Order: sequence, then C-alpha cells, then structure tokens
Amino acid sequence: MYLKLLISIFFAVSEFAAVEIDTNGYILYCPCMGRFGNQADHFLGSLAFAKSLNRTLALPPWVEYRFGEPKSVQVPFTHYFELESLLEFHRVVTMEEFMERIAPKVWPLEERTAFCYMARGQGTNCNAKEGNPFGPFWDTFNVDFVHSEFYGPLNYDIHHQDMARKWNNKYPPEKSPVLAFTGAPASFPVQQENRDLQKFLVWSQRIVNRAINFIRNVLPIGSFVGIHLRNGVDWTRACEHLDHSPNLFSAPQCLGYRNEFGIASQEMCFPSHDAIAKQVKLAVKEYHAKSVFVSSDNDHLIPFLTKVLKRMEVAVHKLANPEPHVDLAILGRANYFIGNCISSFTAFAKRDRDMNGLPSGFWGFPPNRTGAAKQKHEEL
Ligand SMILES: Nc1nc2c(ncn2[C@@H]2O[C@H](COP(=O)(O)OP(=O)(O)O)[C@@H](O)[C@H]2O)c(=O)[nH]1
Ligand SMILES: *[C@@H]1O[C@H](CO)[C@@H](O)[C@H](O)[C@H]1NC(C)=O
Ligand SMILES: *[C@@H]1O[C@H](CO)[C@@H](O)[C@H](O)[C@H]1NC(C)=O
Ligand SMILES: [Mg+2]
Repeated sequence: MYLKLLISIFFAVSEFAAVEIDTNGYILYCPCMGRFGNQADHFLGSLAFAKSLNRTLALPPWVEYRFGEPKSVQVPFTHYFELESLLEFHRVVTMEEFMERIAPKVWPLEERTAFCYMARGQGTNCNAKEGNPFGPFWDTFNVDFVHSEFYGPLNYDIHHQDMARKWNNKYPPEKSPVLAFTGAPASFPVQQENRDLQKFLVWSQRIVNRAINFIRNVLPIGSFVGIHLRNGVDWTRACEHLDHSPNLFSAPQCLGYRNEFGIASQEMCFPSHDAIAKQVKLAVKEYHAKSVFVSSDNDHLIPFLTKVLKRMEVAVHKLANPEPHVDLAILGRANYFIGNCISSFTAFAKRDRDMNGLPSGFWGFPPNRTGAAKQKHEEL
C-alpha cells in the first residue's frame, strides 16, 4: 500500500519535472482545408513558419472525412509520421501532449485567443469553431476561444519582407505565448522554399511495414512503375476550373511557380485511357518493369491496364483495401512514378521521391513528350 503510494507520487513528480516550457512560445493550428495532400502542403509551410518565429510547433492531428459521418475525424499526427525525424529540424510537440501537459501552464481558459487574418463567416470575430472541421477539430481537445485577434496585414511568407521579425514584434512570446490559428499559417500549394522540408516527414513504422509487405508479397520480384490515377467525380469538377486557372492546385510542381514550363491542360488533369496506356508502356520499357502499381481515389483501371500490358508480361496491382498513406508509401518506393501534376496527393509522392533522388513524371507533361516519343519510336 505504502509502496503503491510512493510509486504514484514518484511518477507524478517525474511527470511534472519532465514538462519543459518553451519560453519562446507555441504555434497551434487547425489543418482545416482539404484532405491529406492539401494538409501536407500546409504542414510544410507551418513548420517553416514555426521555425522562423522560433516557436515550438504543436503537431496537429490529420483531419479526415469518413463517408456518411457529419463530423471530421482527428487522427494523431504520429499515427502516420515519426516525431523524432521532425525534431532534427525544429522543436515540435504533439497536439495531444501540448493540451495535456503544456496548455495548463501557458494557455489559461480565459486567455484562449483565436488568430485569423480577418473576421470569418457571419459576425465580427474569427469564429474559429464554426462549421466542419473547425468545430470538431478544437472540440477534440475541449478548446473554446474567448477572444479573436486579426493579425492582418501580416502574412505567412517568412522568406520575404522580414516577416518573422514583424510577427515577433507584434506578438512577443511573453505577451502571446500561444498563437492558435484558425487555419494553417501557410500557403497552398507549398512555397518553393519549403518543399525540401519534406525530408523530415518520415512514415511511421506501421505504414512502412505495410508498404514493404505489399511490395515483397504481392508484386513480382523486379522493378515496378507506380502510377497515381486521380479520377473521382470531385476531380472531374476540379478539372473544369482549369480554363480560368492555368496553375490550379499543385500544378506548379511541373509547370513552375510562374508557369515557366507552360499552362495546365485537360490531358494533364484528366488524361484519356489511351494517353495513360501510352505513357505506362513507355515507362515499363524504359525501367524494365515487371509490374505496375496503381494508386487511385476511384477507378484503378486494372482490367484495362492488364489488357494493355499483357503482351509485355507485366502484372498490374493495387492494394486490396487501398489506404491513402500506404498507397503513397508504395509510390515513394517505385522505380519510376507517373502522377497527376494538378493533384496535391501526387505532390506528396513527388516530393518524397525527389528527396531520395528517384525519378518521376506526370500525365500529359511535357505536352509533346508522349507524341514525340511515339513518333521517334515509329521512325526507328
Ligand atoms: N487511397 C487513395 N486515396 C486517394 C488517392 N488519390 C486521392 N485519394 C483520396 O482523395 C483525397 C484527395 O485530396 P487531396 O489529398 O487533398 O489531394 P488532391 O485533391 O488530389 O489535390 C486524398 O487525400 C485521398 O483521401 C489514391 O491514389 N489512393
Ligand atoms: C530559440 O528558442 C530556443 C528555445 O526557446 C532558445 O534556446 C534559442 O536561444 C532561441 N533562438 C533565438 C535565435 O532566439
Ligand atoms: C506541342 O504541343 C502543343 C500543344 O498541343 C502544340 O501547339 C505544339 O505545336 C507542339 N509542338 C511540337 C514540336 O510538336
Ligand atoms: Mg483536394
């Protein structure tokens, strides 16, 4: 009995002692825009922002949407990524850890201010919890805001205009130990300068194991080509906007941030089956691939591609139960990858591969490559 009491006191004390408060303050945010690809882009920018302001970043859970559920589901950051590798770049703490052990010391209930550029929705404040996923996100941690702070005209581009110093002058950590943002303090798509932070995003062991098991047990021995087919109904609608926005979503990843390499086309956004078949065949030849791994949000085109590649004796596979993060981890390990330039889901795989020096291409880009290559092939 005595021993039990002593032990519990010991643990209470050691837990207390282990909490280290960052006097330079914290950054919290809701990844309230888009799904995984968008949130990952935003994460890289937020990490750069936190580093630049020299504040600890609270790693927010990933916001997911389950079919038929009215509220978003919050999945702990470390479910998908290692915390340790991020620490090599900057001070981070999980949102769960922050709320449990640090918030009680630095973020009293009556001082919880939501930061936004300007008033949001109906009304005159940040309305940080209005709508989905805004409400469910903060409710996950029982956070309610009692004030709003409009930080405009400050912005998140810490690579220009001495922005970090401006933030710290306006909101010194002694006065504002916690900056809690209604959305990510980052731009979409990810700024060129922040792309390389991808190298600190390392898949958790659970995801890596599932990817490796699939590659070992399902794919035949030998090299493989990974492809991303973004073709759900939401994507049909997204591609319709292409005419008025030639650098839509993640298009800068192939077209350049100032359209140096052209403007987006329908063949890049929603390639025809024919175009897909041609590009896959060329890649299979070039990389002597024994199989093709297909990742998709909707139609994997397995029967079609199987038929197209039959004569080349190349097998076409997908995950039995596709999970986005496992799909991405497998795409990250393919000998060659073809993705959708407009998609931020593709962008994750592309950056990941760039970090490891692996080659990637895009559907319909550059515009004449397929046609030109085919022509060359026919001339030979
Ligand atoms: N499993 C799986 N899911 C996908 C794939 N492509 C898209 N999705 C799903 O659709 C979402 C697309 O949203 P987002 O990640 O923001 O990328 P974007 O809309 O293509 O820019 C992803 O987060 C996934 O949930 C895929 O290849 N495999
Ligand atoms: C950044 O913050 C850390 C931890 O609070 C502190 O030790 C360090 O001196 C700060 N760096 C600068 C340049 O202020
Ligand atoms: C490349 O494609 C574009 C658009 O489809 C076309 O205008 C151009 O003439 C093509 N160039 C070559 C060399 O085929
Ligand atoms: Mg999206």
